[in-house]
Amino acid sequence: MESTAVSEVVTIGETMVLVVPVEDGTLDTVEHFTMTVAGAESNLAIGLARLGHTVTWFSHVGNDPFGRYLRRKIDAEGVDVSRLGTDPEAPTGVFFRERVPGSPPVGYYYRKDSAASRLQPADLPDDLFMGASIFHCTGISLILTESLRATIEKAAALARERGVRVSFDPNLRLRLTTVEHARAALLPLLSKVHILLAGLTEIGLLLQNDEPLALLERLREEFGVEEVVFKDGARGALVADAAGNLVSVPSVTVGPEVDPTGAGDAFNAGYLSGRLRGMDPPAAARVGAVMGAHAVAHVGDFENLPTWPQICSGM
Ligand code: KDG
Repeated sequence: MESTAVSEVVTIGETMVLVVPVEDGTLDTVEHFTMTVAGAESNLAIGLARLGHTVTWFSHVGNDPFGRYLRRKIDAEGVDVSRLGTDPEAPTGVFFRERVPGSPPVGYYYRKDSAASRLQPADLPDDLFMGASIFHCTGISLILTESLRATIEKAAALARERGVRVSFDPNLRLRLTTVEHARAALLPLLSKVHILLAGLTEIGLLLQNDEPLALLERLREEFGVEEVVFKDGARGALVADAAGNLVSVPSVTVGPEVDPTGAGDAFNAGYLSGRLRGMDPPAAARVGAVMGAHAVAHVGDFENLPTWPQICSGM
């Protein structure tokens, strides 16, 4: 039976089974592994669910144990997976990540021809955006395959038609693409985006400018982006206020940094939660900064993200 669940936020993108070694070291030397979940969009969905929002994650998984595992784990996090489809002819993507002390984590993708990468515009459920306030997507989907890119473009167009705000994180993955390909694939979507949540370095690379005010002006004038946040890691974030100035929001520390992966997705969840609660962009970015701080203080992308009451007691 078709679900009629209504969510405040809808997100679409590939989620993979993440296999991580139990011990530190390169993948050719470690022997024991554990399994979890990785995907920028489902990380955001889980972060928002922890903060008390209703959120739907749409994608395809394979008809395999990994697909069943992802459906069960993400459902158990309180994310609506009722629209998640199964592609009987393609596998679920798999991702290995190695941890070597003193080096940034390195990922190895096994996602070519995966179920999610074969998504097509016709796979979008008709009622996907019913009742939603925000549609969030990332540049990862735009660079994986032509059909997934077309699916996201159609989803963004449908969302706009239905009055749903489109939120976008370029999430430039240079292990998956080149800057030139990313520019060609990502920049056309910007004119459909209301809320841009971008790493300062990556948007600088994409738009070939490293001056934040010049980037803001171009994003507003050429692409019509209404809300702009530049994330800059430990240096915090720059957030455009109503007057068109960039306000600096410092990063937050909740413990020593052990794993930076997922910090951007956690920030995005906090920012969108703040905006859904009626906060102005700088205040929402402060929620984002707290979420990002929790992500980097723990191993894993989302496992230790806080709930809304925990955020309020620490802010
Ligand atoms: O944002 C964290 C992601 O990088 C990770 O979970 C995997 O979505 C992912 C990707 O495609 O790199």
